[in-house]
Amino acid sequence: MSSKCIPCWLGAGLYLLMPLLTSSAQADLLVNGDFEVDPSPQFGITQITGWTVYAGTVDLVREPGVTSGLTCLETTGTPGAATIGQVLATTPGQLYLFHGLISHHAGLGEQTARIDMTINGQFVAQLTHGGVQTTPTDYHWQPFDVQFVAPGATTDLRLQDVTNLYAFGGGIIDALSITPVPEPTTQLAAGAAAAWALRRPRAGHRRARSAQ
Ligand SMILES: [Ca+2]
Repeated sequence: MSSKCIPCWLGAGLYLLMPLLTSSAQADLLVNGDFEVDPSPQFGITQITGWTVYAGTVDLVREPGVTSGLTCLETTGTPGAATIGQVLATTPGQLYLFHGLISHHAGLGEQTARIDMTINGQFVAQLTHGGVQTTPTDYHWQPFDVQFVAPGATTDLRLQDVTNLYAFGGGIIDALSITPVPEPTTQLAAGAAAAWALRRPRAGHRRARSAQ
């Protein structure tokens, strides 16, 4: 291969890697993380597509303040603080990003709603929202990001509303997703492939010289 083909190799290498990197970045493990699948509104329910309600009840709420789709989920339903979750197929040792939006029920005033996140029974993080009065038209959504390492081939994610301030309202969540975080080794592999493509013609020249 002549040196004129170096850009071709580089372009081809990156082209082949891009689908892998892109699919990895976009693979959402959660089912119905945006809570748009079921009819809404529904109050005091214990069944949601994709999710298990282990305790309490939840409300599927459709109000003008919802910014991701049409429906969000109140994790303290009508009534009762809920624990919900999904069992995910994961790669052991893989780093994942749990992303979403959080708000709280207007009945709490400016008090803080709290939702505990656990993985396989182990506490990982507490999601909170407070310090502001929410309304049906302005939920004052706050994004959150929590990273965790998958402990095994299955990951039992649970979210438990522990606000305990108002029987009919606590945390509100929406636009949830869990995606693999590209590891530095993956990014290094892309760089190494590009470097390898650039160096390959010279390696061929070395072999040619050694054969002489
Ligand atoms: Ca939604």
